[in-house]
Amino acid sequence: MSAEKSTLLSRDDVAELYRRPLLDLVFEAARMHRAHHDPHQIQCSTLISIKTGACPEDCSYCSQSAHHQTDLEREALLSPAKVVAAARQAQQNGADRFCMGAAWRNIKNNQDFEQVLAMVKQVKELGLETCGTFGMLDEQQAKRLRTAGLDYYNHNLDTSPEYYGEVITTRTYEDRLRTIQHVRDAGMKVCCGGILGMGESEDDRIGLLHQLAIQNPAPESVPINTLVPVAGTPLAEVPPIDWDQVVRAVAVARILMPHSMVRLSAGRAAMAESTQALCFLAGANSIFLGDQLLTTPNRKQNADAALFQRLGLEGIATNSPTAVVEV
Ligand code: SAM
Ligand code: DTB
Ligand code: SF4
Repeated sequence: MSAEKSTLLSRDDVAELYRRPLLDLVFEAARMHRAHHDPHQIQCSTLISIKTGACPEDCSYCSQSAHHQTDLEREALLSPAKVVAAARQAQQNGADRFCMGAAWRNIKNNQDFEQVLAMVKQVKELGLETCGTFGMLDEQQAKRLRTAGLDYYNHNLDTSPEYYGEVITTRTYEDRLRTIQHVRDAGMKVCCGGILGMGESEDDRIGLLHQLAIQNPAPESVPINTLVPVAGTPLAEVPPIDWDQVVRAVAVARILMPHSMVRLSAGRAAMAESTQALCFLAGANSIFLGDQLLTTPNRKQNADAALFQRLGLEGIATNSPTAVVEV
């Protein structure tokens, strides 16, 4: 289904797909994946938290919200030099995209923003793709980021419109959609996805996938996160989501957004390798690489290199001398 057609897509269409027998769904998604992508290639991004904690938003899943008592150490905005050094290291380890995240509600037109623009420019000059996630932004700020060399902007819808208010009260779904439009208008690529396993219903997961797929054009990059439970947050005790739900979400994303990169994002450290393998079969073709996400641990890089080798996937194992040595 093309991006044009997907604007006609109803939520019931998505539900029908989502609830198909699992193996039929995976088979269809794998077919779609192989028609549009090289199924052996996995794109690898690395994350860095450039400003950590003390966030005014109340996202119930997040370690960085000032509304929750977590063990996280706050950290002020990092210097461009520090960020560039980390980017260089990520590049040596096989990442081709470097994503910088800040615990801000929105970008402000101050010295911090100038510093972010400088680091984006310098990371881009290393030859890496750049991605940023700095909270809400306006039209002008989006343009300035684009001019500085930002390729992608990550701004997630997280869940269905109906469940959103259960998870976050300090901003609205419409706020999120407005920022995504500014990103698009400035000529940046959109990275937009959500989180599974926050206590939402299957219908909420369907609602999220519907909202992602009706964007026109579809987001170029679709991160499917599963909740990383963080002690001290309201969602710390939510039971882990069933593995088949993750596979279904990946498969539906792949079928509805055939040209997008579908990223199996946060939560892989707690996910069985067999589940990850099914997700790659169903069309996931991107991961976060490296021992750390923003504030929580990721799967160890040498474990990923071994998994790639086992599954015959390429990305880190072939591009990265470091990763090959570690296998
Ligand atoms: N503050 C910015 C924002 O919210 O857009 C950028 C950083 S924020 C940490 C980026 C995304 O990470 C969130 O939108 C959310 O989808 C995801 N995320 C945050 N904490 C998570 C967790 N504990 N488990 C899974 N995903 C999480
Ligand atoms: C996204 O969808 N996942 C990444 C990225 N966008 C910025 C963030 C995951 C964060 C996981 C929790 C943490 O490490 O703080
Ligand atoms: Fe702040 Fe982003 Fe965490 Fe929400 S997800 S509390 S906006 S850092």
